[in-house]
Amino acid sequence: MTQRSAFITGVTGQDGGELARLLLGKGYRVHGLARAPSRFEWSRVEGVSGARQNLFLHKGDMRDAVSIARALHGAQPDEIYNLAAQSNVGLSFEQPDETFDVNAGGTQRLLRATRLLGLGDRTRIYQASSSEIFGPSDGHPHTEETPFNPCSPYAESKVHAFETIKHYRDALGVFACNGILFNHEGPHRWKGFVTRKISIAVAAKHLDIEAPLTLGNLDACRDWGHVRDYVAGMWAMLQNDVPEDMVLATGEARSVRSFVEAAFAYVGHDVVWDGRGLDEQGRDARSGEVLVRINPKFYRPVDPPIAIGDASTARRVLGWRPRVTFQQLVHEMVQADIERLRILAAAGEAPSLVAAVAD
Ligand code: NDP
Ligand code: GDR
Repeated sequence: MTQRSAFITGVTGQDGGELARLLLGKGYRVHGLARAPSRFEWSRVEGVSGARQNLFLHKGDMRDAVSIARALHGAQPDEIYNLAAQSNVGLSFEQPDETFDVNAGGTQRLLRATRLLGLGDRTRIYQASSSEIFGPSDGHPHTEETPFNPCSPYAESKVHAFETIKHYRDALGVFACNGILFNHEGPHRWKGFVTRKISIAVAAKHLDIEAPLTLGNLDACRDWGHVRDYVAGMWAMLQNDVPEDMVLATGEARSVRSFVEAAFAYVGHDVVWDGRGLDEQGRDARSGEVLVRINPKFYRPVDPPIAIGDASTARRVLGWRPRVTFQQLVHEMVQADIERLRILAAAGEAPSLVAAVAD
């Protein structure tokens, strides 16, 4: 049997590394597009047999059509996973043009290149869409039928990319689908996302490293799953008989506040809350020490109060369901940061990781 081949944009990101690991484990040849291939962490695919021989990194940028086409031409993939994005919702309010150019423009460039290279007939395409396209829509949980109501430049860019995929599927007959994924996290989550900020700060507290935790909207509720389950769902969507847009979610939403409580509980601290609004603080129930403060800079101009998804289509059609529980996710993330910080602290480098969460 010939070896299957996949092309992943955004291979240096959280999902890209996890997906590369999954596909290499299935025997694929994997081609990754990266702005800086040297930034790929090979530890993400450690222990997978043949990873070094079967993973190829191509330098390219989603804002540059030629670099995408060159990499695609070299890869000749059976499957494309378009994961590259300016994925930070908060930052998209400050950098809307770059966000649109990478997320919406980049998707168009990728699809045009696929067609120009004559890959449209044989290559299946997965697009990383997002629950953010629903915005603060009424009616929960969100399904594939929920109307879009984007409320950030990031969400707008993802709606545009969603429509591009639909156009290539419906008008041009390409096997292309949108995975509408709700938040998924893990130990390789970028440090600016709220779950990782929390896991780093909690790990630091556990190791007596100075790391104040300052957050924004504690009451935002998100449907948090584990990245491992979600990349399995991406792959399953491209093995389906027909291209179909699908929601992947756990069906349970929890607040940022609950994430903080679960993370501190893992290292033996009960958090109690006092004060209101910007003056609210989370304290250690026993010692009274302040563990969490609020900083208005982490609030967004608009923030959907809750995101919760219904993945029954994926369950029915693909047999997909999330396996990792919320508690397991929180514990895995905190434990991973404890182990990382121990190593960094021994080398005198812990402050660099801890400082990163304050940005
Ligand atoms: P990350 O932010 O961890 O990764 C984003 C990737 O995109 C990085 O590899 C980054 O490369 C790359 N990238 C950014 N700009 C460019 C560019 N101009 N050219 C080429 N590559 C670029 O995101 P995730 O892995 O968490 O998410 C993957 C995708 O899924 C994204 O599209 C995101 O919007 C979407 N998504 C994620 C969800 C989640 O909860 N994780 C939920 C729903 C959707 P570099 O290393 O150079 O910065
Ligand atoms: P999100 O993830 O915007 O959902 O986007 P993020 O972790 O940034 O925010 C989740 C919620 O937490 C609130 N929040 C904070 N967020 C950050 N980053 N920092 C804080 O200090 C803080 N305090 C409270 C936010 O306001 C928000 O309500 C992620 C990304 O992966 C997107 O690319 C993806 O599309 C969506 O998930 C689904």
